[in-house]
Parts: sequence; C-alpha cells; structure tokens
Amino acid sequence: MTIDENIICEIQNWKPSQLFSYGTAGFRARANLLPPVVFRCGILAAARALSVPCVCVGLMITASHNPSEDNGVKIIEPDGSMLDEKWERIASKLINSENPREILQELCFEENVCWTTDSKSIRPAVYVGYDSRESSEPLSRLVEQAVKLMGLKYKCFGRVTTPQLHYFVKVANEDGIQANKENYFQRLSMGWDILSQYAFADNSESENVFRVVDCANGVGHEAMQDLTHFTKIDNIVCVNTGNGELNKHCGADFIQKNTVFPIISDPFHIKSIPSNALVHFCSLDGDADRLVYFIPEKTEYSSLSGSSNQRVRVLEGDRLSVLAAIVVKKFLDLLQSNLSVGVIQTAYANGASTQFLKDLGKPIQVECVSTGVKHLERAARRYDIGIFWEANGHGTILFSENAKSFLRKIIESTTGQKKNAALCLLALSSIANQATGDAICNFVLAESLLKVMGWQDLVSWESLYQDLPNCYKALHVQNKELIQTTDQERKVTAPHSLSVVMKNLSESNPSYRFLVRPSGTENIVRLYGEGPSLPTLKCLMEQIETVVLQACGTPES
Ligand code: G16
Repeated sequence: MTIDENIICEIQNWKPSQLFSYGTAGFRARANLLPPVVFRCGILAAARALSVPCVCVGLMITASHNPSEDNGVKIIEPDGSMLDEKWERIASKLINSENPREILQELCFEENVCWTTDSKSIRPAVYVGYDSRESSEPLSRLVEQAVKLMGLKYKCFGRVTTPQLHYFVKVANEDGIQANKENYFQRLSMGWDILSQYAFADNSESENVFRVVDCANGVGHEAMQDLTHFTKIDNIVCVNTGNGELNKHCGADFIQKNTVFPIISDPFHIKSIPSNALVHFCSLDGDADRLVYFIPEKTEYSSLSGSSNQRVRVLEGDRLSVLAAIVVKKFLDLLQSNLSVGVIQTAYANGASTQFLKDLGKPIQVECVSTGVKHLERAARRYDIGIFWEANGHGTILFSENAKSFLRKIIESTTGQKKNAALCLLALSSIANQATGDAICNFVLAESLLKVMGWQDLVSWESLYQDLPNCYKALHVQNKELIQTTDQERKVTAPHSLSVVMKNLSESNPSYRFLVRPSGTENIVRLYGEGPSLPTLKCLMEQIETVVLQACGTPES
C-alpha cells in the first residue's frame, strides 16, 4: 500500500536531535527537545488506532513527577492500559529513524495499518490530554497536526490527570459511553455513597477528621476541586494548588524519597484546621497517578507549612496494598467465595509488607514483578481480584468480569451480611480506577477503606506492621544503560564487577537485600536496600555505590 507522501514528508521534517527510547512511562526529556518526538508520537498513536478495531487510543502529555521544565509523552491502548511492549519498540524505532518510510511500510504489512487518508470508513480517534506544565498545551497542538494529517479524529480533553485519560479511553472503547469527567466522578461518588450506607454505618463520623491533600502544584488540584463538587466527602483541604512550582519540594515522589514534610506554597489553607482535629496528610504527584500518605513527627501541623526538614513517616504504596488486601479479604470471607486474589508488588516493596501479605493467607497470593505499571497490571489481571501497588504510590484494585458478575449474583440472590459484603466489594470496583492506578480515586479508596476498618487516625493503619529499615539513593552516572538485571530486577547481571560485588554482599549478609537498576524516567541509577540494621545497611550500600560509579562512570561536571 502506498503511503501518502505528505505524511512521509512531514515526519521527515520532524527529526529529534538526539536518541530517545520509550522508557518506563513513555518518552521524557527537557521540554524543548520534545516537539519532534511528540509529533512522531502523534503519527504513531494514529497508527496504533488504525491497527486494531477501536473507537480511540489515548495520548498523554506529561512528565509526571519530573521537574516542571521536563515533559513527556505516552500512548494509551484502547483498553486503557499502557502501550503494548511490541509497540513501545516500534515507537523507539520510529522516533529515532532516519528513514521513517521503511518503518511506516513495515506497519502496513505487519500491523495492518491502512495509511490512506481518503477512506470513507469511520476513522478512529486519538484522545489527548495534558498536565499543567507550560509546555504541555503547545505540544498538544503538534499532536493535533499529526493526527489530522493521518485523517483521524482528534479529541482533546485539555488539562486532565493521566488516569482520567486512561479511564476515558477505556470506557469509550469498552462501555461505548461518552467519556467525560462527569461520569468519572459519578462512579466515584456512587461507590462512596454505597459504602457510606453499608459499611460506614457504625462508625459515627468523626467529622473531626480533616484530609489535607498536597496537590504538588499540578493538575491534580483541578481534579480534587471537581471531587469536592461531586462527592460528599467532608473536610478536604487542598494545598500546593498551583502557586508554587510543580513537584518542587512537594508531591508524592518528593515525600516518598525524602521523608520530609512538603513546602506548602499556600499555608493559609492549612492554618484554618482546628487544632484538635485528626489530620490525614497525603500527596499526589504532578499528573495525579501516585498517592502516598504521611504522618508528620511534629503534631502542631499548622506550624509546619514552611518547613522543609520536618521528618514524616510515609505510608507508601505497600501500605495501600495491605489496607486494600485486608478489606477485600474481610468481605470475601463473609461471602465464602472461590475468587482468586493476587497482590502484585515490585522489588521496592518493603519486605515487612510482603511478609504481612503472605501471612494473611488464603485467598491472598503475593507476586513480585519488574518496575512499571504495565508489569503490575498485567499480573493483576490474571486474578479475579488483582491488587497492585508500587511502593512509590502507583496502584489500584482490578476486578475481573468474573468477580463482578459473581458479586452481582450474590446481591440478587441473598440478603443480610452477605449481600452487604457483595455490595461493598462492587462499590470498591466503582471507586478504584479499572484502567490504571489513580491518585484521586485512591484518595477516595483509602479514605473509604479506613472508614470500613473504623480507623480515624493513620496510626492504626501504620501499626499493622513495622517497615524493615531501608535506604534509597539516586545516583547520577555517565551511562546508566550499562546496568542489566534479571529476576524481576532483583539480580544484577551486568556490569560484571557490580554483579560480583552484589552477589558476594548478599551471600555474606543474608538478612539484607539490595536492588540496583537504571531508571526508565530519569537519567539516574536507583539503589534500594533493606535489612535489620540501618547503619550496617548504609555501610553496605556505600560499597555498592562505589562500584556503580566505577562501572558506569561519574558524570562529567
Ligand atoms: C512512572 C511509571 C511507574 C514507575 C515510575 C518510576 O511513574 O509509571 O511505574 O514506577 O515511573 O520509574 P523508574 O524507576 O523507571 O524511573 P510516573 O509517576 O513518573 O509516571
């Protein structure tokens, strides 16, 4: 099939000045380097939409937790999940190619992409959304150009969170409904209302609980505002609503990695909270797909607003997994069901959380997979109910069709406790984003789960188990790609010197565990370790750090 020469010509005009690779969550770089990447991604998203029967695919412009001067682009599959791995490889090839004609032709033969723009048949759409970065809206106009050049429909949702766009794509394809923010929030609200009726009844709320949400000065603030409009959740106080810099000294990634209280750029909000209130603090990241909770060590929180070195204890993704698993199990035990439940973690999960989950026993099964939402999600979908969270706060609970129809049957055929348990589980499936991990949904989810457990403060949740002492480091090196891993990233296979040192250290210190891997979103190597004694751990990690720097080179100053 001949490809329209205009398409070839335009793609050739947009050639990136450096090599890019489709990383953990798409292409990311300084925003000024991205226009050619984004244009070519627009073409690729259109090609993906043409390769399968679908209503639409998605394209999100965001660099999530990365600094405000960065940006990024990622494509969303028709079912709302992350881009298929085969297409990730095609994306990297197309973005870097000197000869895009060849790759486009390959797509005709291998992926059935029909490139003619004069087709009378209904063309699918590319749904586009972007975060609050200054560079995002201008980049979206390049996607529009590319998608229209391909003869596809372009539908822009403007500023939305990444998980909202995943949701819009999923429901447009699978439920055939008009995807919009209203039905996104109505589902959340419906879930909360059902739980309020059937599961919260006996904990006379508490309206002394305040929920302080650090919005990372990102697009999550707009979604939180909509949430307060659509749901009956009381006492939500949003901070870092956009007066300060995106992700700078605030947001989920900053809190999780630094364990300090965020700098709050609009402290007047927090000062209005009564001094005797119980406060749930949590942080979203820049595109609101991650959520972590935290407990400040200092209790006079109203004086914390400007401080940057006040320590906090973080309740990260592992804790959300554990909370979800306990509640799901509690309801399932009432139903005496045979539904399978998997909890999926990565090697960053604290070993104490893994042990706690294993000790919960049937029906909970625990699995470890490589970093990246796509790996966790794929594993979670193998269970009737799949709970997945990365330690950094990405995650959700996925309910299979089998699980939902089982619950519906129980609701129709029983009464009393059993019926209520099924209603509550179905309500959880309406709250948890079924396309991908979502900080806004997870805020409602966590607040619901805490209420189901009857816990007003975060300490009850925290006290479930004690984290093993752990340590995280980000290392700047010359060439992070030299590091290769296997066994869900738990073993290093290259460089040889590093793999030998890590093997020896692990063998001589069996109660310690280490993880070294190149980040797929930043130009760093991530080091994680845990074990019974923090001083020993730090000392062992220093040895690893030295070898990483020797093997991968220290960056040129
Ligand atoms: C992205 C991915 C996550 C991953 C994180 C860090 O998150 O979606 O699955 O855990 O990057 O990845 P890496 O360690 O490879 O840098 P986000 O929130 O930045 O989109």
